[in-house]
Amino acid sequence: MRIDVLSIFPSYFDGLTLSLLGKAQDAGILDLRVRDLREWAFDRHRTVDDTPYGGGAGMVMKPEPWGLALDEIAGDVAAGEAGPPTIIFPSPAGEVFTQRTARDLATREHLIFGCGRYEGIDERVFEYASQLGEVRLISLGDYVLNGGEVATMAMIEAIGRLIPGVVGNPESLVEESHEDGLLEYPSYTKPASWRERTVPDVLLSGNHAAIAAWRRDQQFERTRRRRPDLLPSDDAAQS
Ligand code: 6GU
Repeated sequence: MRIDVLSIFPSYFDGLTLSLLGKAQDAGILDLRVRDLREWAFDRHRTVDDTPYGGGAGMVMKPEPWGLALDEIAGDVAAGEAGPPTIIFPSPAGEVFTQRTARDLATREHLIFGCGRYEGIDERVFEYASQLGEVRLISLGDYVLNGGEVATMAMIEAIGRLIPGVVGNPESLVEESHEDGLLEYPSYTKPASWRERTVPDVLLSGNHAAIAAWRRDQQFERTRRRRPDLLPSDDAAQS
């Protein structure tokens, strides 16, 4: 998979060279390219923002650098054999990112993340980008970050680990929170007794059927207590 990131703070993404995603890049499974949007700003100050038409607080990102950057990156690809990219703009005004979104995006050949500041990007950029690929505005949840960078990192990590070969043991992907719509069961390791707290007996029993049943039960119990909205019977989840 190829992932391009456009940001005015490219060094945010240095952390993505660590750990599993770093290894995936070394192995050629993931081709991650982070570019500074200012590369496509050509005035003396490399300006990427300006005051909003109609007035109001904050600044809006100018369309020109975005247009040139997207032309170059999508053009790059037009030269190869990959299909049109999926262009993601992290935004608190977007659809909410879930494990389902991650699974969907992990099947794409080419993702482009456009990191804006939260006051926003000139609306015409989204319209223009939709001529180059599928545009998705995606939010991490109902709170506000200063810009799209941290949200993009979270999404790249969630998507990247679903690319075949990135996580060493694919079985570990199946048992995680949200993969089956439930929270994951509690885990324990040695010692069996620690500071007067013991590991549940069933886990030491060697009875695999009983262990599986206990874990399933714990998943439901935790989900009911912490995240009832995830359960199909919850009315709030249907709205
Ligand atoms: Cl994707 N961007 C920003 N700026 N704030 C957010 C967000 C995204 N998701 C939640 N808050």
